[in-house]
Amino acid sequence: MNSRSSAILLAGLFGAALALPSCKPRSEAGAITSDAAEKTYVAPGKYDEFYNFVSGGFNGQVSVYGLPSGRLLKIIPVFSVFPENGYGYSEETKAMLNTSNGFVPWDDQHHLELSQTDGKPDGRWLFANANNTPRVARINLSTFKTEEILELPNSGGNHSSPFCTENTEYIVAGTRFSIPMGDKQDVPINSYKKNFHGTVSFIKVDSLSGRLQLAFQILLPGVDFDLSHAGKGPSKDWFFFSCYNTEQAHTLLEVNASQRDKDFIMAVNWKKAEQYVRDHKGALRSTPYIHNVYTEKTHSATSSTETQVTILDPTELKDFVYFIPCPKSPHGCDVDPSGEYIVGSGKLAALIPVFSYTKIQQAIAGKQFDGDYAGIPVIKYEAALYGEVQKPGLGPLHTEFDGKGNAYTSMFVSSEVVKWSLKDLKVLDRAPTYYSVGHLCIPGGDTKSPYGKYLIAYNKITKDRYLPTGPELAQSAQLYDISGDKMKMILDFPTVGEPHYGQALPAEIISKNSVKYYKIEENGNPYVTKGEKEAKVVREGNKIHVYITAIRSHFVPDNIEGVRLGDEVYFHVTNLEQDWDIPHGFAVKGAANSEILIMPGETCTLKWIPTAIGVFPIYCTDFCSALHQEMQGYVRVSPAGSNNPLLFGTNLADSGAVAKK
Ligand code: K7E
Ligand code: CUA
Repeated sequence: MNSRSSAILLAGLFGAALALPSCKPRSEAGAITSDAAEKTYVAPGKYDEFYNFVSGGFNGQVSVYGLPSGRLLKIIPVFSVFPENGYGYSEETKAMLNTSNGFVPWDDQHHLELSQTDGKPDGRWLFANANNTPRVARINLSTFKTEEILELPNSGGNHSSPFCTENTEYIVAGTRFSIPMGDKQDVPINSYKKNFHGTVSFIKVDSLSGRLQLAFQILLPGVDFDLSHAGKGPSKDWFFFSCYNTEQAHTLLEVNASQRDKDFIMAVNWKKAEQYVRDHKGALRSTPYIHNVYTEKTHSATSSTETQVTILDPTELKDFVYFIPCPKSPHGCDVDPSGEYIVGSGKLAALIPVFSYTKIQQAIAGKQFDGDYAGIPVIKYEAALYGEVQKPGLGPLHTEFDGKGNAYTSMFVSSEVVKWSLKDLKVLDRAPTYYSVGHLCIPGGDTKSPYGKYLIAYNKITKDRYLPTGPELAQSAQLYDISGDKMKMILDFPTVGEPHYGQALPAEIISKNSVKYYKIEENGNPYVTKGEKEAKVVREGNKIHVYITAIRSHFVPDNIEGVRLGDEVYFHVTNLEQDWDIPHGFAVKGAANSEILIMPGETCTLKWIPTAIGVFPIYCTDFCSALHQEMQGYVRVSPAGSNNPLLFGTNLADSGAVAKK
């Protein structure tokens, strides 16, 4: 069988599994162990043991679950607008979604990484990638808010991201799609081999503030970068990236990018790259990209345009980028807790290769190369290989570790999790998933010291698992107890969006730092109203600024007159509450955006352009007190050119409204 027909055969296997997962037995009874309820029951009022942060895939958000209960605790808006709290709609947060392509209100969010200190999660930040319009985000874990989004230039889509080095010196991003870049971008697609390139980006993370800065990019041949992980311990100066399409196909990749028996894992010595940058060995390339930063000081975001990036070319600068052959279109690229073993998961491979960091170093020192690929040395497969896991299952995708010498690999096609030993590469256990598992997550499972205990499988296809909900069903997650020799499925819960990677850590690392409200005296929003006496309405040309306060259970002002058709009205709502979990909402009839949800001590702005004359209700959208339903008011809109004066107040007399200061 030639490689082409084997590729088609394997692609067929994929297709069959996609089409017919329901041909598997529906053995829920056998799938859940009898003590499962006890193991996952978190009594009302009790807290979960772990936070589980899960990527939202095509909803562009991050969701937060408790483990072991599987309870959904929160959705954190990141790359997509979120009408539930006004993220991306309010004047303060709109800037977060600016890119060089303009305002991009959606993305496809695949991978998450918790910030680390000495290879362990430190609970400070959560990083997220955007697969569509290349971006990375930083979420503050004391507020669960997205604080920063950095766009990546010279990239066609950011998939192999945002994995971090052992002390969060860098997070990375690699382009999934190679593209033409620089001054030659309008080229025929079939000139791919000549004109298309890939890059991987190293983004510096400020150790105190978390601020992101694109430190350098490495210019690479036109292949597709898929996943990555940093080395740790002995290998901490290195980063590993999987890539596929070393065939450099630009059409029907299903077949054309499955020709070669091996693609690559790319090993990058980032310490050496850093030195090249310090020695000014990089080339500065001008290219615009947008950097959005949200600050708690003003409760608002600003965008700035960056203009340059340092590019390192590994065909000129030696000894910091190497390719390692890896069978067949590798996807996951995972490094074990010791930092010695690098696991490549070839989606179409019938085995799992495990590479040795020590052997890779010896191969580089001894120049055990198999020529080069586009000018980059290719290490001999056998010289880098520690061993192969034989017959693991079909369609290996991703591997996590339990810190006890075991690895767990997801098998998409055979719908199972396979546990194997790092020591002798023997398969120890298999557990079915329902169905077609993608990523796995063990708390701390990609760090130096995994917490173990649980494994979560995030599955692509749910089919018969839950009550039918029309053509689309929720994705499913399955929780396994991995504390014993055998994996035991103990819970099955639906998720939102499409979960890809997740991260989990003991709850107290985060919960102890959780912010309860913002101090009103520290509110630096330029439109803040620090007390009801300061509430006012100000006209500036056709702009009306409403400085309005909210506290249980009224707005000041709640009657506003003197707005004219053609005006732009800005409701700057300050929530005066100084108490945990008392947000107020704000909405106005006919507004072309969402509500805003204002946290205690915060100011948020809703922009409204009235389109008709009349009296328009405003109200609080969050059931904040027994008299929440009374938390309402009116705005009167008069014809353009009317000379009704600006009047505003709360508890005004019935006739002859008087402005209350
Ligand atoms: Cu396997 Cu985008 Cu990490 Cu999903 S990727 S499964
Ligand atoms: Cu404030 Cu309801």
